[in-house]
Formats: sequence, C-alpha cells, structure tokens
Amino acid sequence: MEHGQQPNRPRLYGNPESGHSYKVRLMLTLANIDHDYEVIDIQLPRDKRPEPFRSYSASRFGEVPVLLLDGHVIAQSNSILLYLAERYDIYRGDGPKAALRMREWLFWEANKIGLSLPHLRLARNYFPKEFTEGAVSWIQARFDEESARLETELSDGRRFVLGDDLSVADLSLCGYFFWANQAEVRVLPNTRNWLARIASLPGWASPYRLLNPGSDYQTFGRIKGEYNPVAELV
Ligand SMILES: N[C@@H](CCC(=O)N[C@@H](CS)C(=O)NCC(=O)O)C(=O)O
Repeated sequence: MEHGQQPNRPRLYGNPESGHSYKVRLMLTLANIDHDYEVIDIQLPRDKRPEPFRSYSASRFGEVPVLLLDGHVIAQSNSILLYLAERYDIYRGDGPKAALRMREWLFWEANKIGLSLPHLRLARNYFPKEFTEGAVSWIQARFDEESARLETELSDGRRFVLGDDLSVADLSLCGYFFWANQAEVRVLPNTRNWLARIASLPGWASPYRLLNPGSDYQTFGRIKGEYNPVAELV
C-alpha cells in the first residue's frame, strides 16, 4: 500500500477519457464516499506510467481504473463496483433475486455495451485510421442489437434497471452512454429517459467533470461535447 495511504480510504486511478473509470468515480461521488482520485496518462506506454500505479496495475491488467481499498488492488470496473456495493452495502438491489439480476447485467455489460460503445467512440472520435470500415460496421451492428435489448428491458416504465432503485447495474451500463454523441450513435427513447433520471440524481456530474480534477483539460477527441439526455427530453 502506498506510503501515507489509509487502507480504508478508497484511492482511484483513472483517466478523463475512460468511461470505465467514470462508472467507478460516479458511484463514489453519488454515494458521498470520501476518496482520493489520481489521473493516469494512458497515452504513455504502460512501463512509463508513474509509480506506484505502474506496479499496482502491472500486477493486475495494466489498465485504468484501479481502486486501492482495504489493502486490495482491485481492477476491472464492474468488479470494483461490486466490491464497493458489498463493502458499503449500497446500490446492490433488494434481496437475492435482485442481486442475481444485478450480476447478470454486469457480466452482460462487460461483454456487450461495454465493448461496442467504447470502440465505436474510439473509431469515430479518436483513431479512425486504426479501424477498417468492416470493423466499424460489425461493431455498430453489435451495438444496435445490444442497445435494442436495453431499450426493450426499460420499456415497462421502471425507473432503473432493477426496478425503483439505482444499482451498480445502472452505474455500469450508463458509463459510456454519456459519450453517445462522440460514438455517433442514436440513444433510444427509454434509454434516454433512464439516462436523464441518472443525470438528475443529486451529485451527478458528467464524465469530463468527474474525471478531470483540473479545469484546463481538453479532450483530444474530434467531438468535444458530451451527451446530455436531459436536454433531449421532450
Ligand atoms: N474491462 C476493463 C476495461 C478497462 C479499459 O479498457 N481501460 C482502458 C481505458 S478505458 C485503459 O486503461 N487503456 C490503456 C491501457 O490499456 O493501457 C474494465 O472494465 O475496467
């Protein structure tokens, strides 16, 4: 554990362009959990990133986010969300059935929306030369199917994915949608309304506001703005 770091105080390593980091910082912020946050420049090669992050991340997957808490080095955003939900007994749904559903959504997100949406954003907003046309249309087709699934799920008018209460399933699924404009995807109506409910929660802030502690950060992406579901409500 880093010198001077209290083991029971969360310390998050993230990056302003990382929706996976956003999921975690959004949870800590909405739940009013005091924590430290440090930006890691992920444009630097992994072996040039600052210590102690480099050693912590090298011992796991090399990526952000990484959370230090209770003497653990925890990687993988959804695994971090689950740990925090259990540790603080928050956003974990009501009862065993909800807990089961919540886990299903977290695994689904990691393989589906959490893959397609960030890659469409990378391809269209950051590194267009690195993706062939065929790759982009394949990812877009996956996203279309996945976002339709989420849209159908939310079509019964529930407030959040598990019902009336916010859970880590919402925090995980919503992360990259607040950059839907940068991925140049259409947000379907039930999904937009669900995102607007999340964006109206006390303490909510957009990804760049939460992940960028200084005000001087400028994204290097082509599209600078973020998706605002509240502005789109009819
Ligand atoms: N499955 C991981 C994905 C994390 C991820 O893709 N991190 C990216 C930023 S969003 C990263 O660290 N990229 C730099 C690198 O891999 O070195 C999670 O859910 O945390």
